[in-house]
Amino acid sequence: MLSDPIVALATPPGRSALALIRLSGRGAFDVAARALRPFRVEPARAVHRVQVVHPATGERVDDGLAASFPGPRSYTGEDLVEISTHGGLVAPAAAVAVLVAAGARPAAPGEFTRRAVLNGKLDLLQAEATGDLIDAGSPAQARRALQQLERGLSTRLERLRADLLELEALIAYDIDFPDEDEGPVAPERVEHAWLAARDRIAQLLATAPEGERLREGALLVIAGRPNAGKSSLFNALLGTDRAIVTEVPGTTRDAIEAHAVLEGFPFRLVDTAGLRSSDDRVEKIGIEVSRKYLAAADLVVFCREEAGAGAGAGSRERYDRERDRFLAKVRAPLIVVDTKIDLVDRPTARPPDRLGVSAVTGEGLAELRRRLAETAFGRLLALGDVEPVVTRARHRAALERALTEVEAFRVARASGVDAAATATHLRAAMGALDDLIGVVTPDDVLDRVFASFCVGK
Ligand SMILES: Nc1nc2c(ncn2[C@@H]2O[C@H](COP(=O)(O)OP(=O)(O)OP(=O)(O)O)[C@@H](O)[C@H]2O)c(=O)[nH]1
Ligand SMILES: [Mg+2]
Repeated sequence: MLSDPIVALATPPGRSALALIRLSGRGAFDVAARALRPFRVEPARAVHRVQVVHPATGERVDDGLAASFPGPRSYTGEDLVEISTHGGLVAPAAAVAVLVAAGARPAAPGEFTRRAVLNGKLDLLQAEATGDLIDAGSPAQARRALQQLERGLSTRLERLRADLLELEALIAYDIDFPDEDEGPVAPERVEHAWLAARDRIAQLLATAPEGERLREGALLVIAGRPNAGKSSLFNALLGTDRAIVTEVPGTTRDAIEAHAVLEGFPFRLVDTAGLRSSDDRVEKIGIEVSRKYLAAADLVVFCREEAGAGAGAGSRERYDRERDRFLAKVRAPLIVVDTKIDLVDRPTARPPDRLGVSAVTGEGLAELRRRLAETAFGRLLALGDVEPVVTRARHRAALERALTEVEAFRVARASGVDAAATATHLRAAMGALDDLIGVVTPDDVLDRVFASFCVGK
C-alpha cells in the first residue's frame, strides 16, 4: 500500500542524547494516539510532551516530545508525526516497536522521501540531493547537494524545457500553414533559438565529468620510482601516518587507498608500489596493481626525487626515459612533483609548472593541494556554487538524449522534413528533461534512486 502508516528511526542507533522517530501515512495520527499519552494533533507543528506507552501491555517505554504535521504540509505530504525520545540503543528501538504494535509498519529505506516525491513535495533531483547531502564527505559535495536541493538544477532544466517549448511554438506556424513558402517567423529566429537551447544543454553536459567525480571522489594516484617519497607524500596529504615509510626501496608493495578532503574537495588517494623492473614476485604484482590504478586515475602525481635523481646528465636522461615508459599509458592529467626538497642544498631552478614538496617540513604541500583541486575540479571551481552541475550518470544519460534529439531536429529541418515531424524531436527532448526532473517517474527509476537511501529518510 502506498500510504499505509510507516515508522522508522531517523537518527542512527547508538549512544546519543536524543533520537528522532518519524511516523507517516494515512492513519498516522490514529497510530500515534494509541501509543502516545497524551497525543494532540492541534496545535500542528508544535511540540508537546508525551509518554510512549505500549498499547497492549500499558508498559511505558520512554518520555519524549511529539509534533504533528497534518498533510499536505509535511515532509512526505501525508499526516506525519515526529517523536523525539532519549537516545541510545534501547529506548528508541522500544519506541519504534511500540508504534509498530500500534499499527505502523517499519519503513523501507528512503520510503519517506519516496512518498515526498510521489506527493509532489520534492522532485526527483531534490530527492537525489537529499541523499547526496547525507552522504557528503566534503564541503564541496555538501554545498553542491544543497544547491540541488534548493532546485538549482531543477530550475535550470525547467527553463531549458521552456526554451524548447518556445522553439516548438516558433515552428508551429509552419505546421498550421505548410504550403506557405515562408511563414511570419524568420528562419534565422528559429536557428538562433535552436542554437541557444543546444548550447545550454551542452554546457550542462560539460559539467558531468567533474560533477560525477564530486560524488565519488577524484581518483588521485601517487606514482614514481621506489623510495621517491610517495608514501611520505600520501601520509602528508592525508594528515595521518597511514602508509609505511622506510628508507628501503620497495617498501610499499600493494596499493593503499584512502579518502581525503583537499581544499574542500573529495579525493580517493592511492599510494602505489614504486615503478621499476623487479624480479621479486610480490613486488612485481604490486607494480602491476600500480599500472592498473594509473590506467583508471583521474589524475596522477609523479614523484621525482630531486636529490637522488643523480648528478650526471646521463643518469638524468636514463631516469626520464624510464619515467616516460611507465607513464606512457596514463591518460589522466599528470602533475610532476620534486620530493624531499629539504635535502637539496642549492635548489636548481625549477620550471614554473613543476612543484617541489617536502613531507618533512611541509613546504610546497599547500601549493600542491591547490594544484590538485584545480586540476581535478577546475571547472567546478570556475563555475562557483551557484551554477547548476549534473552529478549522476542518470543526469548525463538524459541530457545526452535531449542533445541527440535537438541535433536531430536541426538535421530534419535542414533536409526539408515537414514541420510536424521535426517537432517530434523537440517533444522527445522535452520528454528527456521531464524524466530527469522526475515529472512522471516509473517505479524502477524510483527503486534505483532510493536503493542507496538509509531507513528513516
Ligand atoms: N628528508 C626527507 N626525507 C624524506 C622525504 N620524503 C620521504 N623521505 C624519506 O625517503 C625514504 C623513502 O620514503 P617513502 O615515503 O617510503 O618512499 P616511497 O616512494 O613510498 O618508497 P617505496 O614504497 O619503497 O616505493 C624514507 O626514508 C623517508 O623518510 C622528505 O620530504 N624529506
Ligand atoms: Mg611507499
